[in-house]
Amino acid sequence: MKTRASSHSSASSTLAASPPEAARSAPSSRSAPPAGLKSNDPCWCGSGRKYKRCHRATEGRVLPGRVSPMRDVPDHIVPTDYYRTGVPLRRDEPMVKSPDVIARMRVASRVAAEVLALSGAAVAPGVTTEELDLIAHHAYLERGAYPSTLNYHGYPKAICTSVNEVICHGIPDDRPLEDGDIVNIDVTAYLDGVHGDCNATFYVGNVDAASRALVDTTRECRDLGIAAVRPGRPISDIGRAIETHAQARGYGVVRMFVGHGIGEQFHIAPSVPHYYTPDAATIMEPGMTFTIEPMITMGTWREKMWDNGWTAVTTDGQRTAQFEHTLVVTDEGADVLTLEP
Ligand code: EYL
Ligand code: CO
Ligand code: CO
Repeated sequence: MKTRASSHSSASSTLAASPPEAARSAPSSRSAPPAGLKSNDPCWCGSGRKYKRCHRATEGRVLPGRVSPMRDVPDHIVPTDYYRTGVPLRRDEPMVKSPDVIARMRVASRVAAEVLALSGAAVAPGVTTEELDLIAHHAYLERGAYPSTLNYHGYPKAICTSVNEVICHGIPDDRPLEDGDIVNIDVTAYLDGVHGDCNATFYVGNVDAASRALVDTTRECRDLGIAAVRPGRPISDIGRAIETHAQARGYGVVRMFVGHGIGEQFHIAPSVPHYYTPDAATIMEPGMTFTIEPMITMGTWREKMWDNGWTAVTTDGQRTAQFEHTLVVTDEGADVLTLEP
């Protein structure tokens, strides 16, 4: 895998032929940026490259670590249809589920919530995200569940772990969590033929007040989205409620990733945007099951992908948080399925 650090050092040697006068004089003795350095200023390191093309790419950023090989699951666990191939088979599935499917989803969703709580309890400075994955992997198996993300389109782990500016789909690796980080853990359990999907953002040691406010608001956004669920109303009500609250606090709402229908398959209709769009015109009906999983940002809502092809980060490097539940629409509103007993 090509890292940012390697691409940037090779590029800087090709550009060294004509650095700006100020930067060529001598390599800097600094090891940290001066306050107020702008994106287009020469980098503080003396490379002669623009700061944004040089050290800003890594300073204070989460870097991809080493990912261990995919784990397998024992024979007594019933896997998904994509366990061997990585390719989910597309089957017709109604948005409104039978009582039998909903009953089974209650169990899978409760298992997901338990695995999430167990993994979250292990979050601490010095713990690697790979260690969180190992804890989760065994917690699924102990409950008879298959980790839905495992080999889903080739995804290699049992959970997603998304730190600081990572929006979602962070892959557990050997990076130790640092005091002051925030980390989202996303858990999906497949049990008795159905999925349950939830996530939460956890504090690593002492977290600054601005990040705690982001995390609190993101949970509120998720819960306001759930409160907007009502049969007879369009799905767009959910995004409107979420976006209104986020914008009132000055935060951004990620647009690239949305909530989704869920049941016998991991991702199906309907799509549930976390911002207002009239395109989300599906009318909610009792028995529909879907997730609400807003990703809220301290700055821009724009994302870019890491070279690993899975992991999305904010383009400005500012922090982002997420909370997710799976729910069923009822006659009155929503019944949240991903709760612990
Ligand atoms: C795997 C597949 C690209 C997840 C969710 C894991 C990641 C990147 C292709 C949605 C889509 C979780 O609903 C989800 N989380 O709540 N892909 C997902 N992957 C993956
Ligand atoms: Co999820
Ligand atoms: Co989801």
